[in-house]
Amino acid sequence: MTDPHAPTSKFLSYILRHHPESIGITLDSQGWANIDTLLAQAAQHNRPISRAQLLEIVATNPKKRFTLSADGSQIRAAQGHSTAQVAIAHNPVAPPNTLYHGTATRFLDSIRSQGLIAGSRHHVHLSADIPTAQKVGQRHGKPIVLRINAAAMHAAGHAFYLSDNQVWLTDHVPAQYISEE
Ligand code: HQG
Repeated sequence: MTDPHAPTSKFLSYILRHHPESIGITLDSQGWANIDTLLAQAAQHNRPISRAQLLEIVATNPKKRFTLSADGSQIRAAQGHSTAQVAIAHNPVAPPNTLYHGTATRFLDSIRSQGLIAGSRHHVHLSADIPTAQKVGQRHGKPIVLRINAAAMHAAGHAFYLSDNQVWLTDHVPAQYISEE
């Protein structure tokens, strides 16, 4: 079923991950935007969003893409940022032994030579299970799921982080830790 909030949710991702300046707001280094300011500036830029709709999106977004601050005055995207305003200080966490990365077959040659790189995002995104990775890969074309030896990477000193919405993040996955599922 289509999510009726999808267009507004996409707009919020655009603002809170990539281009806060497009409606004249700034994010702090942890990605937080003041909700009053965000709603006022969105309205000024002909994208009115009610507070009720924003709160409903936070609560019902299928991937829990947005997080509210403890006092409810601020909102941030859980992951996926590209804006240089944000560098979320995630706590490093020990990963499960195996993580997965869904991608498209057309990227394989490049991934085999360079490993997984973050590209425009701040991190490489990894999934805890194969079905999730499959869905991520489908967004790009003919999907393939790669198996990541996270235990060996962690033992070699690579840091892993878990976003607010349980996406595993790391800076780079060298090719030697990747196998085809
Ligand atoms: C690929 C969605 C060539 C990588 C999802 C991917 C996720 C390479 C693409 C989140 C490469 C980047 C992130 C290399 C990596 N050569 N291609 N060396 N290294 N790639 O969308 O991981 O809906 O930036 O395999 O559910 O697909 O945004 O990353 O195919 O959690 O909330 O480069 O985005 O969540 O694509 O997805 P993306 P992703 P949201």
